[in-house]
Amino acid sequence: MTKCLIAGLPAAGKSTYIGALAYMLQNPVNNQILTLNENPEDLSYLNKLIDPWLSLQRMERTTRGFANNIDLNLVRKADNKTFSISLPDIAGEDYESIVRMNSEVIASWSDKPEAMLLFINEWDNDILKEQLGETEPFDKNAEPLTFELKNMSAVVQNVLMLKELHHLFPWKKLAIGLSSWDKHQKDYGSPIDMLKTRASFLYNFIMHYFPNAYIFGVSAQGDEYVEDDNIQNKLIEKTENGTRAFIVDNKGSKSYDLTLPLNFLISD
Ligand SMILES: Nc1nc2c(ncn2[C@@H]2O[C@H](COP(=O)(O)OP(=O)(O)OP(=O)(O)O)[C@@H](O)[C@H]2O)c(=O)[nH]1
Ligand SMILES: [Mg+2]
Repeated sequence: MTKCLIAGLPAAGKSTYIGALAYMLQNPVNNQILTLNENPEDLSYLNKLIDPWLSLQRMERTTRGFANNIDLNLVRKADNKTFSISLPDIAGEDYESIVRMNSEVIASWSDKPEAMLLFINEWDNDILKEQLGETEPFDKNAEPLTFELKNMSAVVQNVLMLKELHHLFPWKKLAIGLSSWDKHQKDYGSPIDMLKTRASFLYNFIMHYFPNAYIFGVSAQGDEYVEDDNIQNKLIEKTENGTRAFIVDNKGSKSYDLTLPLNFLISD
């Protein structure tokens, strides 16, 4: 059974992707690479994620200290190869505490994953946010600021988290999804282009240590949720046509098949 860990800082888009994926598995689109081989024994957690996705509501925050484990039996139509994948949906704060090296939930996880699916949804440019205050004159008598994790940029947190996760679970395959691609697609030709431009430090780290990582853009919602009947109706129509959530690959080509990154992770 292939085990896949879904990682990401708080609000990285983990639950939204699982919700959209769960809907797709129950309502496959044309030429979808992976489909359900059999229905999961317990559909209740999946339905809890599908319902808000269908009604265009943001997901509830995942509860801390608790892994909602989702086991899926999938089949690849092309060669009839079957896979069982276990995707835990763990709260972002538990990953954040990995950076502090005290995440009990993840470190105690006995099911070692062979594959890692990391989501990134936050981009900031300050290496250390504590450098803020640059507009104020420097006060040499002021108390030095206490260093806190939240002062560190998301890019640096992602690098530390990847290092620590790889140390805990030396996975074979890594896929990195840049979430909310609907918001970024107009500014960048491809997800790699965005990673290079917005987070060159993270990009260099990934290229050096994980040069075979599959980097993709993902819009699990299909668009930003806004209180506008026109936009909402469009999203509902797209849901019905199977053209709502989408993935954009390294070359910038678009697909409505959210199983693409999973197929990469479970392929030899
Ligand atoms: N525009 C846009 N926003 C998105 C998309 N996916 C997620 N978001 C937003 O990102 C935020 C976090 O999404 P979640 O899926 O709850 O993130 P999470 O990683 O499960 O967060 P935790 O459970 O707190 O760890 C929400 O406000 C979503 O509305 C997307 O495809 N497009
Ligand atoms: Mg969540």
